[in-house]
Amino acid sequence: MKKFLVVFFLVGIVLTGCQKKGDVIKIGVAGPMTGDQSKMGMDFKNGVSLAVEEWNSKGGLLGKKIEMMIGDDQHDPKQAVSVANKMVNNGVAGVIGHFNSSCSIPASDVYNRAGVPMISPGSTNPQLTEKGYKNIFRVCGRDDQQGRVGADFVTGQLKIRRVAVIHDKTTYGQGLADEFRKSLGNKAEVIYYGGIVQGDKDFKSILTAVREKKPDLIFFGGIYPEMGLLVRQARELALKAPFMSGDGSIDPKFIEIAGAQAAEGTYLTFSPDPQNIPTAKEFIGKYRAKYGELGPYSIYAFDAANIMLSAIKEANTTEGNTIIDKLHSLEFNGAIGRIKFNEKGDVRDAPYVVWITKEGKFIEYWKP
Ligand code: ABU
Repeated sequence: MKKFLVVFFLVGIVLTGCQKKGDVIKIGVAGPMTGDQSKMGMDFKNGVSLAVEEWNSKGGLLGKKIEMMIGDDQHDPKQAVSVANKMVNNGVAGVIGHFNSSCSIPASDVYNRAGVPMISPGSTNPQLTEKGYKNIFRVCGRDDQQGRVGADFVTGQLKIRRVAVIHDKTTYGQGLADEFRKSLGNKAEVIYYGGIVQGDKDFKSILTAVREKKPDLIFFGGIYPEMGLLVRQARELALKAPFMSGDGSIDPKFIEIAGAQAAEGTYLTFSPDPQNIPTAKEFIGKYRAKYGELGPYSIYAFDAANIMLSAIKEANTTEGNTIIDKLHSLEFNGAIGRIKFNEKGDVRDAPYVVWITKEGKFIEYWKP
């Protein structure tokens, strides 16, 4: 009897092990999970977690439990390629990520070769979807759209004519700065154009050079850690011109680093406030209850995950190309509204607006 029980127990372990392996569908979540941009990576992880928990509580997907595989690219392109290879080797059915365009673009080569669908919640550089890869999608807008809205606001609304443009020399930061500059056309003069190095902490020499030029506005293409320091140090140098930046800076961490007083009156381009979108209410309530205040891309990560999981469900398989075809034909009602991809993998509607920082908060300010 004792011998029989031991054999029964061992067989049970083996079967449970087999069952576990074949019984899950893996979804990758990739972004900067550690380091100075980890807030964005964690927002992705939290948004996708909520979606996965909802699906699992309703029985999972294709009769299987959904499991998340988290990849930390530390906003480093080489690390992103390594994460992408790990995701592919681990058999993920799809990837939600990455955040930085400088990571999403090289990682997309890996996912493309493997036929794995990828949806980025926040990579906005146009090049991501200009390679002609059928498996690459994003639920956010693009920097050519964002840069145009920023420039229209500066020249049309603020009537500003002398602009300094600074960028962080990354695919996203420089790309957005260049799109903004291009869209200014001859309506404003770019009296300073230059780059900083991501990770540097002291920007006083570049800001002193900018101050000499007496700009009416300073545009920064980059992410919130550097944006926060630039704004704080500009005020310390009595450089009073307002700052403007893009979606990479619209995070409470920017205000925390700059200080509310220095950040006051900063303009930022981003999509409209989800708090005014009726379909976003349920998500916002659940997210706040579990993780606290949502970050700019939490809701985009949630929608990206739901779209990916819906496509797998409709495809009725985890085979990459079938899911990719479904993603191209799907029309999805997400928390942020209706999402439909065009033939490039971009969203058909990307309504950028201008926000302003007031008393330590971001407020939607101007709609084109
Ligand atoms: N779009 C905000 C920053 C992420 C990126 O595109 O690099």
